[in-house]
Amino acid sequence: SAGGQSESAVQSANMALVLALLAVCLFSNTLAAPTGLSRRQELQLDKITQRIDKVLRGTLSLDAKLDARSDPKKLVRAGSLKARVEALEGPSCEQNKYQCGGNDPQCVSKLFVCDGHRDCRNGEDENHCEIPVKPGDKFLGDKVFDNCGKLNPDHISVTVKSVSRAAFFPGLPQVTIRVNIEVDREDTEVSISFTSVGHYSFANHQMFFPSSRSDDLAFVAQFDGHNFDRFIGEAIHEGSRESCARFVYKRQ
Ligand SMILES: [Ca+2]
Repeated sequence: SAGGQSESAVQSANMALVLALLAVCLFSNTLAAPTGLSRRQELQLDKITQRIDKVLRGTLSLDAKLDARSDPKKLVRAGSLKARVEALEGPSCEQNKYQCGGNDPQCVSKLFVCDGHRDCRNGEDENHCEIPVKPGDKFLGDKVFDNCGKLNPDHISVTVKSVSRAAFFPGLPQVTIRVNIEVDREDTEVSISFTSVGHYSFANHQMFFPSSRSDDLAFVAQFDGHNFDRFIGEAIHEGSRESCARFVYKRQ
């Protein structure tokens, strides 16, 4: 049907955007140490960002595999969208740098985006610094695929419990979420909920929740940078770095 086709076009466009955003993240695997941080804080920050990078690398390789199985027409559309996104971003910056944009291209560390100091000459790094989530916000996820476990839920809900900005590093706010998974089928009736603590990256429009000690699944919530009422949520094995589930989440 026409509805189905446009839905799949939207999905493929969304996937291309996520791919493009992830590609941007991938060009950034080392970090310049931000000034004014103690050695301990630098190490702490390094650990977080290295972990994020490691997991994102796996997502991209999985997407490449998915691409290989997709139909060629979709790939062309995805490719052209990716190119358009890259063109919008202008001349690319070095590893883990943020492009200030405008007529005076400049690259600053992604860690300086929304840290409260003007680092871009045009001030662009401090222009869009509203955290897109606040306590009480609820997002409902619809399954795209889920091979993570036997549970195989159709929906997952995510509620934001708290958002806080560390004094030593306001550019990477801490976000706590409550995840609820309910399965009510003939064969299975389960209700699971757990709390996860992660970070929001202004430069990447992304929330990252590392895996807990009991499992190795990290959770990445990728906003497109324009519409903050939806994000693509992926569960990623930190060990193998492969994504095993993708849900599209919409704000309730
Ligand atoms: Ca700044």
